[in-house]
Amino acid sequence: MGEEHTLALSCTRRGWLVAKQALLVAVCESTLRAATPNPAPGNIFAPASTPADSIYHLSLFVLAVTGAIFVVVFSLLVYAVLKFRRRADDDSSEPPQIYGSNQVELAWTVIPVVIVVVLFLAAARVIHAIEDAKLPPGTVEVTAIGHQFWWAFQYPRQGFITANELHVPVSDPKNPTPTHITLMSADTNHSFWVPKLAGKTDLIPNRVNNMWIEPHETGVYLGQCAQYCGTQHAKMLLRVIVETPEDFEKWLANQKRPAMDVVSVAEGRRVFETTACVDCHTVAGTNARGKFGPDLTHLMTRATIASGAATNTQENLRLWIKEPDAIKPGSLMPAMQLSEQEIDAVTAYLMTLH
Ligand code: HEC
Ligand SMILES: [Cu+2]
Repeated sequence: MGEEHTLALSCTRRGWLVAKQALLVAVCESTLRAATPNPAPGNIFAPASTPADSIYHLSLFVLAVTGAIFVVVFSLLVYAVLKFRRRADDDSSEPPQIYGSNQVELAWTVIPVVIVVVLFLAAARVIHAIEDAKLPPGTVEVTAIGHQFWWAFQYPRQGFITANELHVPVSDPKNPTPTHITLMSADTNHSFWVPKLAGKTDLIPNRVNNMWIEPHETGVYLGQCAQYCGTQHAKMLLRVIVETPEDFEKWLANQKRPAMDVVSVAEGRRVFETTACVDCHTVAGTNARGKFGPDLTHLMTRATIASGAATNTQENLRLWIKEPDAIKPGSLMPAMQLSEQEIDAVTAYLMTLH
């Protein structure tokens, strides 16, 4: 990923400058290692994409206006409470009773109305700018389909489908390459939310929604299904991998290829192809054409399995096949009751799907 490359570059440069201080190089290396498994968390106050940026600036404006109202109202309240508190020398007579004042009532009607109108117009402007944006010809098209409890990402122009980890190119303002996402659902309501990239948009059965992102920096952006969709809603995570155009093209080229056929794992492939796995999963180039679960053609290009619920290691894959509920209780993949040897073989087969 680009970010790591630049980090690596500045690390080596700094390392050379103080060539004798091997220590520094070691420190640099550990920073680099730490940077890899620690992707940018979902922070709405650190936007890295055009729609998220507009929303962030609007939220600062709304916060400033409502913050000013809070300060004025609270100051007046504190002033009134202190100034007109009960004192020892109070006589018990009633204060003068006043009814009505046109000026005051006009002021506290008109000023709030003006504030609400200003907030409305500011929000309407941002909504219009995002919803009705004209996307340039270089726009990448992706269709995201929400499933209980994972994401399918279809690249209609390239003709392949992947799962859970969305790859998009970084957008250069001089030659913008935003990504347009068509949102659909296979079952119930979901919501696509990657806070650093854009606002939330729901995925609703029998309805097509749209959104777009335009990331300015490479990196991994985390998100989450933001609409309760069932038991494992909390483990329906999103990872958006924003790459340099070159890395993105390489990734596309690999995803378009059918699955690798490695002779040494023929036994695992046989088990996979003769078990119900093929009714739910697709592995391009084999008889597995199921659509109920994630496409596994390039499973090993993903860093996580089960929609971010576990890292994609041999150990976790094995555990997942043996007992999906151990990782994601209530997930819609059944434990297939394979023997230990069959599980080992299938795991070895899946590990070759790069
Ligand atoms: C009834 C349909 C069904 C069958 C049969 C099935 N799976 Fe799955 N599988 C799923 C679903 C659904 C998911 C997604 C679960 C989730 O993330 O919530 C999944 C997820 C996976 C994943 C993780 C993929 C990813 O990228 O997250 C792997 C690996 C996997 N299955 C392998 C297998 C193997 C191997 C078999 C056969 C032994 C098998 N599956 C049988 C439905 C099925
Ligand atoms: Cu969901």
